[in-house]
Amino acid sequence: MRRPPVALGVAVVAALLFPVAGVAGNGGFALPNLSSPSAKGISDVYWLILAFAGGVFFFVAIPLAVFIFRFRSRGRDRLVEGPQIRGNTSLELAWTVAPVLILFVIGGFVFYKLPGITNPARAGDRSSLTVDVDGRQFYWRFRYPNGVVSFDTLRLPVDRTTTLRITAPDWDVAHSFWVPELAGKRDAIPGQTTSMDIRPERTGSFELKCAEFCGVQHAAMLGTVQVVPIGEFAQWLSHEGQAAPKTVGAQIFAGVCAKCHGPDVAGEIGPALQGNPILADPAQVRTVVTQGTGAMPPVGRGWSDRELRGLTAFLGQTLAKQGGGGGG
Ligand code: HEC
Ligand SMILES: [Cu+2]
Repeated sequence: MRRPPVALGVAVVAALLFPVAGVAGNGGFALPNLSSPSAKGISDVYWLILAFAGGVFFFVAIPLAVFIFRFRSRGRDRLVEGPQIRGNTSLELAWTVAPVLILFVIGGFVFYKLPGITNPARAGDRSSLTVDVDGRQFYWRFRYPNGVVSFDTLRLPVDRTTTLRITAPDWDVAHSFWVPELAGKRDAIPGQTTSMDIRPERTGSFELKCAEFCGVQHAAMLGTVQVVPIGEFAQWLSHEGQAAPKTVGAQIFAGVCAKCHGPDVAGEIGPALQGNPILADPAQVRTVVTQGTGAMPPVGRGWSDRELRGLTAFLGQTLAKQGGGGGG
């Protein structure tokens, strides 16, 4: 009556080939577009571990499939017992020693690679820049040495080492700073500061995400790292220092308020703000934003006067007006 082999065999072979096809076609298995020494080091470690994991998988899965087929019952009575085997010294030694060796190789390789991952600076290359990174519900706030602040977009010079000092305020929750193409993850822990060096090797735009589930709008906590030539970076930094308050406010609104107040999510998380009389009164906006209200967290606590002035200027000129203006 039993005829499992053909269908079962095809299924087993397909299952075994699936990961191979995935790796070959980069079906989400390989790390994206590596653009820094740290990311390359992480990728090397990843491939080594994947190779061992793949080897172990096949080492278990192939004999399993073969045994299921070879030692199937073939219509024998269910109560017939197979041969009773007890102990096999060399086999037992092998399955103890082999995993120890594998772990030893992986551990050794990780420690060999670690310095290049955590300290990507080249010899003689000082850290040229320090940026303070603040993880908040639900935005990233970047502060540059000259006082420039940006929201959700971090600008970095190419081929320089930048030190990121990553933290979250102690009234906020934990977030995790992650730019897969440039570096590993680093937690933004409330009340603590951790630091990470990044050294991008090519210009371009790289995805930044929060890798720690941090609340209702966690999925909107996305950003970009824009890597630009050093000259362009310096120019941007000094230009941004002179930006008009309204421009700063527009960026704050898009990066912070819009995540809860819409337009696309208006009503779901926070009320639509268009025409709300509070927006016309800078003092009230400051209170709401720095202290929170009801279900709204104090998203702007700790912001500088320049940021708060920018926000109120922007709101006063756009959303405060009933009907018109809008967005900006
Ligand atoms: C994390 C989500 C979230 C963010 C971010 C957020 N808000 Fe709110 N906001 C809310 C919620 C929720 C309410 C309703 C509070 C309640 O009454 O429980 C609210 C209420 C308000 C109100 C009061 C409305 C009223 O009529 O009482 C104002 C004004 C406001 N937000 C402005 C802002 C501004 C400006 C920003 C950006 C700096 C912002 N909010 C960012 C969630 C948010
Ligand atoms: Cu987050």
